[in-house]
Amino acid sequence: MSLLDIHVLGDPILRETTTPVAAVTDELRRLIDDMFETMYAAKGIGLAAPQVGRRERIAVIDVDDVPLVVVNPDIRLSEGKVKGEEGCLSIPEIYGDVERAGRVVVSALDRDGNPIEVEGTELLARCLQHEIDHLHGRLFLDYLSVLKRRSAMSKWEKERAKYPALRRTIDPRDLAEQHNEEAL
Ligand code: K1U
Ligand code: ZN
Repeated sequence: MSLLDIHVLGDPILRETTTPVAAVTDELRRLIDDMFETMYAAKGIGLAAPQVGRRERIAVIDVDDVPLVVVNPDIRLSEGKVKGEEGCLSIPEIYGDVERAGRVVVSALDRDGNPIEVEGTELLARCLQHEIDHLHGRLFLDYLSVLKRRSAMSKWEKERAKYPALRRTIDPRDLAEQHNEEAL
């Protein structure tokens, strides 16, 4: 498995829509494994393909130690409205409150190409919506008020200087540290 670079805000791929996956091949299963490894090393709870420079409609999620792959996800039902704080691995150090549905039901394919239905509430519902947004070129910043967005963008202009190539390289020692912490 390999750690992938995470593309950060400013890279046009984060604003593109993705292409539905026709078949889950071994090559895509390797991409999924690499996405999980990258998400864990970056200490995230989700990661979508455009964040690692890919245009396939795929996202990985792990909320409460339950790994979940969604290929071609589609929100079938959403209900309730809950405000909560979000961050994004592609916009490090920037956070904002976003109103999202409190419960969603999502249809998708799993890593073997079998149809699945996932019900999410609380953080899982939020994460599913955040990742599915990535697959349509949307970012949590898009939901902020004009003033909050402006403030987030001015903070980001300073942070962005750390990523001149618009790529974030994840330190593999972060993954080793997490494994050591879990072993203690
Ligand atoms: O897609 C991403 O950028 C990953 C993002 C997903 C996400 C975070 C918060 C709410 C909804 C979706 C992250 O994982 S950023 C890391 C983070 O903010 C976080 C980590 C652990 C628990 C809660 C939030
Ligand atoms: Zn994100």
